Amino acid sequence: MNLLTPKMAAEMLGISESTVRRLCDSGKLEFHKTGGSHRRITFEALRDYAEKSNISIRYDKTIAAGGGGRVVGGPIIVKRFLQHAKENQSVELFEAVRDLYRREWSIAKILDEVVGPVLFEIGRQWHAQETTVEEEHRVTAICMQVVSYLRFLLPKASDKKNVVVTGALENDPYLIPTTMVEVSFLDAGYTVIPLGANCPAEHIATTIERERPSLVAISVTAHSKNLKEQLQILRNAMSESALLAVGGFAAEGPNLEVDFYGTSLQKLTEFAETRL
Ligand code: B12
Repeated sequence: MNLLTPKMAAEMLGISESTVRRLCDSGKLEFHKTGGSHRRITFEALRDYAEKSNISIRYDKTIAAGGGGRVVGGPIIVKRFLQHAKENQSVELFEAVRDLYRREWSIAKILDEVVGPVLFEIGRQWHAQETTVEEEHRVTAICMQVVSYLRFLLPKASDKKNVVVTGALENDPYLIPTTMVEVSFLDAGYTVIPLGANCPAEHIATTIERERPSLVAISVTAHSKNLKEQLQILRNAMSESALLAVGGFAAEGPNLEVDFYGTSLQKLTEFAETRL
């Protein structure tokens, strides 16, 4: 359960912190007391109060709201982000991710913990017929905009010499995951050569031979029948010391002979940090 501090609740309701405390003490806003006797409010209680009082919750404030530097994490952020995206409120989302970034969330963390789960959830809803294809497309388009927006928050110059090549193989149309990998590596200071989605292994191999990357990161979101063979084409083009990383929704990890396999962008950039 995500508990909000009075400060967070105040930001979400657009009222002062002392008013929130008063509402708690008068029984109008349900709250819990922590071991240290601090007031904590559940999101559900806050929503009930907002509904009764006809106040709209300012979700954008909460996505980034920190109580003593803490950020409300997990399902609440994802739920709100998804709601904003469904309501076509991309500007609020840009502001929210910018605030998280300013609070020193790495881009990998924002993508792993917010944007990735939002895409996962909208995919689930679509599959379970809880949402329309139109809404799924809209949320996906907005997520792509958010990822592009994060790209432009980054400083221009990179401080590391290592080159990373990113991409998704032929017949894998998914552009967002590979762009997420690209932006995470840029944020970590690498020079990135992005090849985007649906890129035949032979073309990735040509880029590898020309650019001599230290790491090649392949995203696999659509199932591929001959993934191993395609990865071998890349391996053959890579220098002995270069690392091959594979990840994404449909990558069958344990059977792949790669240097790194996973679904976490944070772990991927940490791996690069320790090995390069
Ligand atoms: C958007 C979307 C589409 C769009 C893509 C548009 C585009 N240009 O990108 C379009 C419309 C093309 C599409 C089509 C289809 N889709 Co679709 N789609 C999605 C959706 C909603 C989001 C995909 C996405 O971008 N995910 C983004 C990232 C977050 O996913 P990810 O791969 O896990 O990546 C994360 C990590 O793994 C990591 N990561 C990524 N790369 C790497 C690399 C390395 C090295 C590492 C370490 C980590 C890492 O970073 C990300 C951060 O969290 C997903 C839902 C979902 N669960 O993802 C369905 C989903 C993938 N689609 C699905 C389906 C069924 C289809 C279709 C078959 C539908 C149809 N009947 O036509 C087609 C097939 C397309 C094809 N040729 O394969 C299913 C797949 C089911 C399965 N078991 O394979 C999903 C899961 C939806 C669902 N729940 O059923 N889709």
